[in-house]
Amino acid sequence: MTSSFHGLRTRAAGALAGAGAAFWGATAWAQDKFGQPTDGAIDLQPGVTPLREQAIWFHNIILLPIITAIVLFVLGLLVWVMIRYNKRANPTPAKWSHNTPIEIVWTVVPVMILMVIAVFSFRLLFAYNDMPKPDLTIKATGYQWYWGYEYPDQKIGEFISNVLPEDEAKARNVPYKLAVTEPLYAPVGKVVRVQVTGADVIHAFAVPSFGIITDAIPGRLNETWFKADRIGVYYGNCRELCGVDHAFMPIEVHVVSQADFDAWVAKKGGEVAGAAPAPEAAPAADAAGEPAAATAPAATPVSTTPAAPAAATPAPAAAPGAH
Ligand SMILES: [Cu+2]
Repeated sequence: MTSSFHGLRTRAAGALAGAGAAFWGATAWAQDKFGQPTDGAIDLQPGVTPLREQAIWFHNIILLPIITAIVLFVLGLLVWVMIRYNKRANPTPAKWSHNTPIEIVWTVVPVMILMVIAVFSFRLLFAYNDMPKPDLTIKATGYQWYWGYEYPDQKIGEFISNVLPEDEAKARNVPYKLAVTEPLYAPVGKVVRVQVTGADVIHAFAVPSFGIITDAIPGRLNETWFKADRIGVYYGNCRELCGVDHAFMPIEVHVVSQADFDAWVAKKGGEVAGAAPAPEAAPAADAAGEPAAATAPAATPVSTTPAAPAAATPAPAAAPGAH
């Protein structure tokens, strides 16, 4: 179902773009990007988690038709009144002012509409709330103005994730203000619990294609979760106005295979779950065409010798450079 919305959405975007432009071929049929915004597209970013798909379904199948029907109905009433009951068409207006059946109808019908919305709305809310047993936990802490991440299960201490500078983003062909110096990694198809807190002011952890947004509040530990069904890179932002560099604390999540995730954990000096601490990390073999070699030096200021055992590479708590 998502894919059909998806098609509809790109077609609508294409139609709009095409109407505006003289040349159809050049602009129409923009292909939606996963995990980041698409130029010229409308509607919601496509999702890669069950929650996001349910949220999109709720929006497209429940809310949008109801909203559209109400708008058209009210517009129709207005037009009817303007044409049929204006001074010229109806010179002597009726004198009555109450109509009990109509008053009952315009009270009961909206209540029923709200009840229909509530049923689906609560179902979605419960789905968000009912986290399955998590396979791993990530702790995300919002700072002014960067994120700190921690993998307690893997014994990876907090590391800092800054916005990737513009020239570097350009050089790597990744989106500026979405790409970061130290992305999050998560295994595909696994339930990931994200614990979210703030260290100074309120931030919010949001990744649209996962359908999650959770406030990062100092002194409080909030929780959300995702289960990404698709390998890829997904971007998000801080979603609470938190100061001058609010727009410069993006979130980048790499959803990878379990093997790639284990390799990343080993590279970060963590413990791979269910196995003895990895004796030899093979981080260079990062699948999905990830420029691992290009990411590693920027992320870890100290270049590790290839022969060094993983345990000798502590999680680099890189200083937040720009702050
Ligand atoms: Cu923030």
